[in-house]
Amino acid sequence: MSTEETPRTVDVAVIGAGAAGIYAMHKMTELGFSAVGFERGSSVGGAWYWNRYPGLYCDIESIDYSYSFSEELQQEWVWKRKYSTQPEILSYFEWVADRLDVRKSFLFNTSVTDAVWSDESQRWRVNTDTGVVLDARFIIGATGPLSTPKIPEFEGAEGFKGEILATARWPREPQNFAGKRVAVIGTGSSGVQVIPVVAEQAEQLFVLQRTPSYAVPAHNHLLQQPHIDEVKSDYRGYRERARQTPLGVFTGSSGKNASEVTVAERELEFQKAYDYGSTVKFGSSFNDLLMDPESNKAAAEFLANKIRSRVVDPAVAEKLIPSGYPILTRRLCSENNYYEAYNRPNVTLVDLFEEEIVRLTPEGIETTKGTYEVDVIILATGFDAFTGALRAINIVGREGRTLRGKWDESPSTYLGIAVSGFPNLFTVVGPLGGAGISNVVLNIEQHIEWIGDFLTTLRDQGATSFNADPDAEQDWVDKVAEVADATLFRYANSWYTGSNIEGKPRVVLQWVGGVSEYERILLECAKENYRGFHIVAADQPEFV
Ligand code: NA7
Repeated sequence: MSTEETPRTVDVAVIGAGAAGIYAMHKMTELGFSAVGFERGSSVGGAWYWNRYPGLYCDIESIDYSYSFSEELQQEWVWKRKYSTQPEILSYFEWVADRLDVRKSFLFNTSVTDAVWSDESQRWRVNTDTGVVLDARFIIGATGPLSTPKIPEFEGAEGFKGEILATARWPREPQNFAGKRVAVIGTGSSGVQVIPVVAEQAEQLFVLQRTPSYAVPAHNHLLQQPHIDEVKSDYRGYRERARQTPLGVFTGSSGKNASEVTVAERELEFQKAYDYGSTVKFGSSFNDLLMDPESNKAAAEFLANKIRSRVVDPAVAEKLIPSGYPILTRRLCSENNYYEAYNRPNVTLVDLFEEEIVRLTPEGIETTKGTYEVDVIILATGFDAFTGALRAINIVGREGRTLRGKWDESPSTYLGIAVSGFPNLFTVVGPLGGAGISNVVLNIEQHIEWIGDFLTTLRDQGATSFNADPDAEQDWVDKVAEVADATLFRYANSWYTGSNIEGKPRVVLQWVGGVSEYERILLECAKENYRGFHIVAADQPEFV
């Protein structure tokens, strides 16, 4: 690889070797573009490389949470469980990377620090923390929507005598909590998954909960061969049906509104999804759960009653029942004996609405009510979603404008995939795109396939760059907001709206109009000669 004096020149720089980066690299190679990738981890896998905490599994079924672009790959790989655990998913992405032979195109243990656009050369200069420099025509930002952990800075943390672990940066060595006093801070998806496992091992576990989550049991199990055979006999058809659904997962839902059916019918649908064990099925059981406040309340009440029936101490149950936000506007969690953990004598729920964390002391966590003495603190405190990873890179676009500065005002993109003023940069599953609530592997495929077609078109036209039109971008920002405003999403404080990060502008950060509609919009843009993009040909160096 080149040094700073002699940057290597390529068509495409791919940032990240997670699910998006692996496919991006394969696609670029397949289409004949030269590409180099950068990955800060030592191997592929992205989120599944970094998040290794015990209890982690994907809340989308394995059969769905996997690439569909290659019939060969999807026929060859055999999923063991309905929901795959982190080691299985990581093995899958490692296997795909090997099968597609993309590892050789990535530089691992390498973080991109800067990327600077030149109008003159119509190229990006990409700098890394290892000194490697790349001169790239295009950048594919495959940095992941949930890859920058939010690690709260508690006063006194440096004096804490025990160990602080973060679910999103879990050590590679197995951790054993036997005989230890542990605190978990955070009760989103990560907390809900790690808590029951730690509860079984630790001498004592304190769960410090601020906002409780709604959760549906996983009822995870080994997949039966007849089911695998049935899916594989027409995997393409299965994927096609998934692509036509709002969340990118076919659930066979009722297709009705909860407001239109009897109470008994409603309860039956909720119960079916609960017994099956799927957050996607539960969330899709009726069409209006995110539109109609009454239907939403019915779904919330159904799960609240489940919590009451599973948690022995009624006072603890009430604290675990969310209030103050509509169900599904924060991620519905998938759980495995989560509520039963609170029936154990060694588990204490600390309600951070009744007492606040003041600081860490050498012995543990001091709150406004006292001190919890612990040996280990596990932070399951979430992510700076969608914008965090690209914001962390000093990306300098036209006229010296930084992406960080632009997104600090408001996270805007054109179609979730490009940013006006930052030519030749793609933001895979970026802000205001179709990822977040839906099947992200499918969202990634939509983006990478669209990018592949776009780059091929540009090459065919002899074009050197594209830039999203600022008005087209603003129209998209408005459209995303308009669609979101018709739902209950705006009431949520979470990573969906950026409000989990202090100072981050509060907007619904994803397209919530459904996977199929999103694909239609992307394809329509392409069909209309990439409407909303200014394309510059080689003999026309200035932007029109
Ligand atoms: P989430 O869903 O953002 O959850 C983070 C949790 O941590 C949430 O309960 C937060 O409460 C809590 N939190 C965050 N900061 C603090 C501080 N300073 N003090 C106390 N509690 C805090 O992140 P996850 O990792 O669980 O899940 C993210 C996604 O990854 C998930 O949705 C899946 O798609 C995969 P708050 O909400 O701020 O009151």
